[in-house]
Amino acid sequence: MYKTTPIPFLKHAYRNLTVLHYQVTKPTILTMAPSISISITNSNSINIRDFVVNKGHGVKGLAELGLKTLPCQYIHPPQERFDTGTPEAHHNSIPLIDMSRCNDPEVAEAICKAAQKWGFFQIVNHGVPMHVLEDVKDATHRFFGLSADEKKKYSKEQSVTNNVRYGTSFTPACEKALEWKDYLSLLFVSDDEAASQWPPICRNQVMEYMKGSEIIVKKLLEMLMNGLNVKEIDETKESNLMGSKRINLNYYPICPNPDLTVGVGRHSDVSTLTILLQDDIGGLYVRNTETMKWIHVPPVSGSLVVNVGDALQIMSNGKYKSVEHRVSANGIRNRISVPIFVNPKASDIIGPLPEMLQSGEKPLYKHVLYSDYVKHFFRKAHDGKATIEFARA
Ligand SMILES: O=C(O)CCC(=O)C(=O)O
Repeated sequence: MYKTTPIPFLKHAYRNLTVLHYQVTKPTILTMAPSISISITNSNSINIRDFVVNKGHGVKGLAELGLKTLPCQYIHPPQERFDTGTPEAHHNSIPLIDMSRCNDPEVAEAICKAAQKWGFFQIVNHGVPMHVLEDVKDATHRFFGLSADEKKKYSKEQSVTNNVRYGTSFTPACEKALEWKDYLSLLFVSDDEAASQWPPICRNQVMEYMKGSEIIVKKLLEMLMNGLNVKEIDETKESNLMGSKRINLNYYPICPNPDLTVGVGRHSDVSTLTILLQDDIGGLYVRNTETMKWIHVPPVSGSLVVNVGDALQIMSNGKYKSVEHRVSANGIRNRISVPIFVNPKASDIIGPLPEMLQSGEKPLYKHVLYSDYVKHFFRKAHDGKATIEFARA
């Protein structure tokens, strides 16, 4: 019934795709032009993975073929899919905090409260100029607009440094179902390395955004430390809180069946703090830890979304919450986001800060080498809040 015939024109024009012509059990149809379509077998998992992961086309390349239905490799189990039909009332979303009065104790209190209750908040008037935010969004679109061959120069196989990595999904080798997202991940090591190794098409804009957010990151961490009665940020603490930075450019292309898959699966970040710039499309959901419901984070023009990561939950001995979040796929528009992960240094040992235990509190977490913690996170598929168990006392 589902006959597959190699199509000479396609073979010629899209040589990489010839691997996708196979016998079909239940078809996914790729429409490449109104009158031309090819069939992909649902059992042909290796070749979809090959096209997207190994050949460097990413999920963007797959989406641009004009898929009518989602390949089975992206179908997530029903309990992981999004029920966007019943979002929580808008007024119940995460706090929106105006940083223009950032020396006002009320602002500091709002931030510490949000970090305890929600683990997430949005900030406006944060001091990062609007043009810097717009430029980094444009730069993200430019990078993902490059050809697969150009982007592949930054893949695990070809990148000249481990600190620059173009990829897709989260950890394809460990995932039963892939995530509908491509990314470029840039670990900041030095200005020199960034200038010579980051992709020229976006590096200046990414650097400006990273540098432009340094003041607000410091301010937020000072406020949060003050809320824990940590009065002095010495060298060790400074390294634990913000010893390294990773910046990701995320691209979520239009998805043929957004309700069957995820953009990013449930996880919490391994950072101290994450500062996220999202565009106007939406799709980020945060777990309300009291009701366990998923709350949408509405895009607010000019805002940055801030969230507590596992490292800060550990250092605060559980006072600040690193909360599960996830991203839906979108059937109508391509979405981008740009998180900056503010992290401890890889060689740092992190654990509850002494100030958290000085009244005899029990440590909830043991001391761990941060690079071990991060390795543990990347060894598995996204699994909600499971990573932090690695540091459980
Ligand atoms: O794209 C987003 O809104 C969130 C991305 C995210 O959770 C991540 O990159 O870890």
